[in-house]
Amino acid sequence: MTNGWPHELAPYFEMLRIRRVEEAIARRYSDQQMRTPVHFCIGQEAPAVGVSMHLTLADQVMSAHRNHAHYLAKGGDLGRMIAELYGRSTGCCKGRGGSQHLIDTSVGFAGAAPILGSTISIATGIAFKLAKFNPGEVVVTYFGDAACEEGVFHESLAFASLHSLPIIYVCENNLYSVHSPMESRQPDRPIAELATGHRVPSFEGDGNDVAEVSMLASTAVNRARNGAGPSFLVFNTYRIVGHVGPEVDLNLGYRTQDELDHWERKDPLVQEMRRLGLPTAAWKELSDQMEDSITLEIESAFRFAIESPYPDAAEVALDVVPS
Ligand SMILES: Cc1ncc(C[n+]2csc(CCOP(=O)(O)OP(=O)(O)O)c2C)c(N)n1
Ligand SMILES: [Mg+2]
Repeated sequence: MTNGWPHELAPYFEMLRIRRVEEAIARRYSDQQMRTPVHFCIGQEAPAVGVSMHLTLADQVMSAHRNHAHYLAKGGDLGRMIAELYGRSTGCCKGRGGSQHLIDTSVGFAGAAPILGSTISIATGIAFKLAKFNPGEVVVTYFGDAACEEGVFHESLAFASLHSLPIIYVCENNLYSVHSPMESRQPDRPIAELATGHRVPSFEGDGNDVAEVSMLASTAVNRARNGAGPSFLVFNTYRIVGHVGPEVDLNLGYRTQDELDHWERKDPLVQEMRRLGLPTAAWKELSDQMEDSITLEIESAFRFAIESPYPDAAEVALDVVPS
C-alpha cells in the first residue's frame, strides 16, 4: 500500500479515503443511478488497511460482497470501481458485475463474489498455484463471520494445511449475518478455535485497531511467505450502517442504539488518530490536506464514471461461459 503519505500516517489516510469514498457513494445512492446492491464497510476499514500494508502488488486478494475496502487498499482503481457501480463499460468488471463483483488483476485483486464461502475455496486454489509456480507470493481471502459457517471453509483450511499453502484467511467478525446475531447462531463457539482442528494457527485481535491488525497480519504474511503455511486471522469489528444499503437500520430492531454507540466510540479512525497523538494544530493541518486530496480524487472518479458509456448491448454475451 503506497498512498504517498509518510509510513506512520499512511494507514490513517487509507482508512479515511475508504470512509469518504463510501460516504460519497451513500450520498449519491438515492439518485438511483447505481443500480447495484451496495454492502458498505463503514466502521470496518481497519482489517483491509492493516493487512494490505504487508502485501506486494503480486500478492493476490479475494473478497466477498462487502469488498470496497479490500479492493481499494490493495490498490484497485477508484474511478473504475465507481464506474462499475454505475454499470459503465469502463468499470473494473466492464459494468457487468456491480459492487459485489469487483476485480482488478493488474493489482492482484483476483476478484470478489457474494456466494458466501465461494471465494475461500477459489483463493485456496490460487494459493495452490502460487506455491507451485510463484514461491514467495501469498494470497489473502477476506470473509465475514457467517462465511465460517459454510462447509467450504473447513474443506479449504484442511486442504491448505495439508499442502502448507501460502494463504491468510481473514475473518471480519462484525457479529451479524444480515440481521442474525452471533448469539442466536453460534453462542458458545469462538470463531478463532475453528481452525485449530485443521492445525492452522489462529490470531485474534481488535479489528478496529489498525496497528493491532497490522501486527497480526505481519506474522501471518511472513509465515505464508516463508513456506510455513496458512494462518487464520479473526478481527472483531462492527458495521455501522445496515447490512445492505446506506441507511442506519436501527428501526429494524435487531440491534440497539447502545450497541451502535459503543462501537462508534471504537471507530477505527478515532482510535488511530489518538494513537498517533499529534498536537491539535499539526493534526488539523494534516487532516485538511488529506481531506482536500481525497475530495479531489472522489470528484474525479465520479465524473469519470458518469461520463463513461454503458456497455454495448450487442456485447451482452461476451465473457459469459456457455453452460
Ligand atoms: C451461500 C450463500 N448463502 C446465503 C447468502 C445470503 N447472504 C448474503 S450476505 C449474508 C450474510 C453474510 O454475513 P457475513 O459473512 O458475516 O458477512 P457480513 O455481511 O456480516 O460482512 C447472507 C446469509 C449468500 N450470499 N450465499
Ligand atoms: Mg458478519
